[in-house]
Amino acid sequence: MVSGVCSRQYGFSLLELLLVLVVIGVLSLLAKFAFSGVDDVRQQQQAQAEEEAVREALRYYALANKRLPCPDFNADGYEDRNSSGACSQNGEIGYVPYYSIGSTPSENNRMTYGVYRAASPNDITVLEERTGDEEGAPDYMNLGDAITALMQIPAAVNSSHIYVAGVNSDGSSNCGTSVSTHPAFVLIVPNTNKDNDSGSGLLDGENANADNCIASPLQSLAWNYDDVVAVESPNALIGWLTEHIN
Ligand SMILES: [Ca+2]
Ligand SMILES: [Ca+2]
Ligand SMILES: [Ca+2]
Ligand SMILES: [Ca+2]
Repeated sequence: MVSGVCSRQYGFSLLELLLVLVVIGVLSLLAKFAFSGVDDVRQQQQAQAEEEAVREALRYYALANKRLPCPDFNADGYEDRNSSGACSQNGEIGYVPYYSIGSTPSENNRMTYGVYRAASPNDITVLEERTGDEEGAPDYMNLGDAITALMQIPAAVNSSHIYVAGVNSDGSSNCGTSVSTHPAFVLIVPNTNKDNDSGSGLLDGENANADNCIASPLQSLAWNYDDVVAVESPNALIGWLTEHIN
């Protein structure tokens, strides 16, 4: 009788032990996921802060130089221009030219910079007279000429220039022309290679392929996507420059 009670109690404690082990296992798994979620959010917030600093540096660069910098195509931190003052390559996407804009590269997480470059004479990366002023006139190659170039960026998307995707209801990016738009410039912090593909590096999703469509800044963080996109619209840049003239 007594030994029967004992063995029953012994059986219960084994079951309890198993239950406790299962609970500990579940809790530690939950803690692991919660912790990685917090890390992801912190990483996203840090990327956004870095992008805001670079966005501001690019605005002041445009204010001082009456043009936007060319992309840094060779990852040395400087914009790549030839001796005639044009970008050394035809592309619109490269790295942020950190040193050219008075900033410092984030070596392990180098930011992508895309700039909308219309054909001459409206290429915003070139300092050019666009409003018919004679050399020596007050408005010759001034900020008004930069703003004139920005105003030429069309609302309708042309896939031969960089454009920013819209976002689907499920949080994915949509490169369809009805929901996408041309930016003056875009910034992308790649963070990690979330989709674990080979070849395209740390950039994920729409940012990893070679076309001109950039992922929406509203695209959801997911198991296969952790890039952080910041978009400067032509109107936002025109507004900022207009406010800061003089
Ligand atoms: Ca360079
Ligand atoms: Ca002018
Ligand atoms: Ca990434
Ligand atoms: Ca793309």
